[in-house]
Amino acid sequence: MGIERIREQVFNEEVEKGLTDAAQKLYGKSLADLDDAQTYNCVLQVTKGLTASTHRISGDKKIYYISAEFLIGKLLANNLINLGIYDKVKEVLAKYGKNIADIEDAECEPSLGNGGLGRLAACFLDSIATLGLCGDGIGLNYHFGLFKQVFEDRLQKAKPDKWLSDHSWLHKTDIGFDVCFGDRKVRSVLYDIDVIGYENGVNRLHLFDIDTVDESIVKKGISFDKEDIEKNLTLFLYPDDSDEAGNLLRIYQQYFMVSNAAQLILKELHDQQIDLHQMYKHAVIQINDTHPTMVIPELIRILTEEKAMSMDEAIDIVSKTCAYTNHTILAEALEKWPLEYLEKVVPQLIPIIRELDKRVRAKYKDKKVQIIDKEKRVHMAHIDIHYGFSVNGVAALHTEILKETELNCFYKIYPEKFNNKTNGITFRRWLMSCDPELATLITSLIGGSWKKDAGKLEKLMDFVEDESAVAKIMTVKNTKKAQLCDYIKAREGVELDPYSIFDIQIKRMHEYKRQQMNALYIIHKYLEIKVGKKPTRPMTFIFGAKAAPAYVIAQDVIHLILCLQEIINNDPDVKDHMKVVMVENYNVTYAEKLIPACDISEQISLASKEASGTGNMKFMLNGAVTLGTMDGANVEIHDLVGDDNIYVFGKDSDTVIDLYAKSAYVSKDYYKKSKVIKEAVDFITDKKVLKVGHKENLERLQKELINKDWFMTLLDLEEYIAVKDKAFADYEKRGAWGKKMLVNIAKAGFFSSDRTIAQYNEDIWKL
Ligand code: 26Q
Repeated sequence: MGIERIREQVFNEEVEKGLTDAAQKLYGKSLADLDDAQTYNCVLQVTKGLTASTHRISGDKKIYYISAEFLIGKLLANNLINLGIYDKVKEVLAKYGKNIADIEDAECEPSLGNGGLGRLAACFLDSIATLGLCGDGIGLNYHFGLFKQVFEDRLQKAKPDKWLSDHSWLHKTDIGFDVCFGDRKVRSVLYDIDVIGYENGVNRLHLFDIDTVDESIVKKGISFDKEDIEKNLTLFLYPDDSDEAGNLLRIYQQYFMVSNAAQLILKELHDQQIDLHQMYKHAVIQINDTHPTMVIPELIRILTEEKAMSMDEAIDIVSKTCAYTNHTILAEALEKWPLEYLEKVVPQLIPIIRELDKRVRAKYKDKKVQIIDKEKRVHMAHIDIHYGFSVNGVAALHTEILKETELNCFYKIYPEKFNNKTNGITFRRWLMSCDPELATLITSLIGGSWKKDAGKLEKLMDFVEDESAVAKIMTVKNTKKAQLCDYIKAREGVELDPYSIFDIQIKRMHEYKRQQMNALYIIHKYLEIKVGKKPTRPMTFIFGAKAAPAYVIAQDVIHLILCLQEIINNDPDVKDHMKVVMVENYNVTYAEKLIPACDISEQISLASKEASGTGNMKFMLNGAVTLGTMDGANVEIHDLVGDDNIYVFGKDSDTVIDLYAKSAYVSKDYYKKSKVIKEAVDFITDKKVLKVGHKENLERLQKELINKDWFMTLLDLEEYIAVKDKAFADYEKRGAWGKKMLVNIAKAGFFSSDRTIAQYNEDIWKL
């Protein structure tokens, strides 16, 4: 027996013994007699033990990634893969009659994020550890993450999602800090989650909490007393950026996060006996959007008030330590806190913020770059740009728009601070874990080097003319579609046809992402079928999206889609030609099932509005072909795959920016001018729809589209229909379509978050 084989056997025995011991210790039973949830708890315990014996990543300089959101998803499969023991654990479990997939299902998903920004933070932690860089995440331990979405009467209802249980990946530490607010003082407790690099060491995700949080204060839905800070501070993740009442609480949360972060960082520097004047040589802080911006004045406050530093020195050192990432150009999403709110919650920061503002005013006349504006609102991004050393956008186009328009006045002052870091995704979760069939096929074709060097996927291009390789990729897709059909049947009760084309749009519900445009296409197709124009192959339209509870129009779009689902799936003339399903409670776990099964990836935001998108990258990596606008990272996808392997439509960002500048878009003109548009929009309040839906929601949405349509749905609708029809027709040229799939996978290497993180390190962090 070879040494490798012996080692493997020893390891299997070790895992087996660990699991059987845990079964005895936790439940007094043998492993074979445990249910899935109990088995999960045993695997969790054994995995945590193995992680504890994996080396901690260390280094002379450390990156602290502060973020209000870490949308980490379930961790079991990911951790087993990164520890290199997934197959072994699977084997041992099988021996005891367990299917590892069922055990994975038993884990609760921690939904500690809203969407892209939170998921990006999670992918980044994976890549930081995988590259062996010393770096920790810092955030909050929300007791209820993002709300759980349920559909009642074809409307979204929000319910609390209790993900925390006695058995979880959290380790309670004995670290805690005092955090002072204007009206009270609280004591924090730190919980850690190990972040395991792929075949590398371990970093940590630090999540702060307080002991006094009271889950029982949650009343109907997700409502609770917003004033009772001791009881609600880390109770919920904020589901929206449009809820007025929660703004103060959001500031409490943000300050709680950054005060703890600042104290933790200073403690770690102190433990290493580092002179704080040298702080920037040993620590770098990445500020994930403006949510953690108060870390800048907070650090300056501590250095000047408690560490006897001069204001000049403190500002200089903090500015050399902090770097800012911008994730949006939507003006309404840029945080501007009324000074009065900050005075109430964090009066100790006010003198610092005023001082920072004073220095800006002394230097620059342009009112647009001030920190405190004339309405006494504090522009958080302005603090980051003046008092950080780096400002980055998240895709090439986004960074250009920041430089040329949104942040142009800052770019003129600090051109050297601006840089682009196109987003990425971890291939461990978004290929190896969610589509092991495809990962295995790729490895059989080009070897396994792509797992550590994603650029190697390009070697797949050697197979572009190889019909049998292309056929195998298409076979994997069919397998994943069949698996998804089973999953959706079990969860949603909707029967899908795996032979149909799967067209998928999954992302937060927002007008700028234009799910409503997709819905109008579906109406258009429905009307065509009703007059006898049947598609060659059945079409399946899948949506997944949560809407911020206070975002009325987003709720209305969900309602429309659910009404269409009801009408179309039950119409005997239509149901064999098309199906619509909006899955309930779309989350990371659901994404992992949907993405590998997708044929056409919908990335149809109004050009200039989607900073990057990361779902677009996940779909491409799993062999879907993008149907998209020239927005965010779609532009880079197009550059990589070329015209033949993506479907592009719609007005470009220059045109759109110009239309806004001149207020020249009038949706009603488009509505009146085009028969196709008018018919589709009119159908929203057709008696068939009103029969299953609510008049109020449907009329409001229709009026919005005709009279306002701020995100220009009707502008691109006709071209969208034409290009989408073309994509559906091309799908029938099966061999050619298979090649498109292969090219997309082969060119996806650029979107590995390992590449993104290597660039952050090279240009910004310099670890
Ligand atoms: C702000 C103030 C008050 C309450 C909430 C918020 C808030 C919360 C979340 C503002 C923004 C967010 C999330 C933004 C986000 O997810 N942006 C996405 O970031 C991705 C990663 O860079 C990009 O790919 C997406 O294009 C971008 O929309």
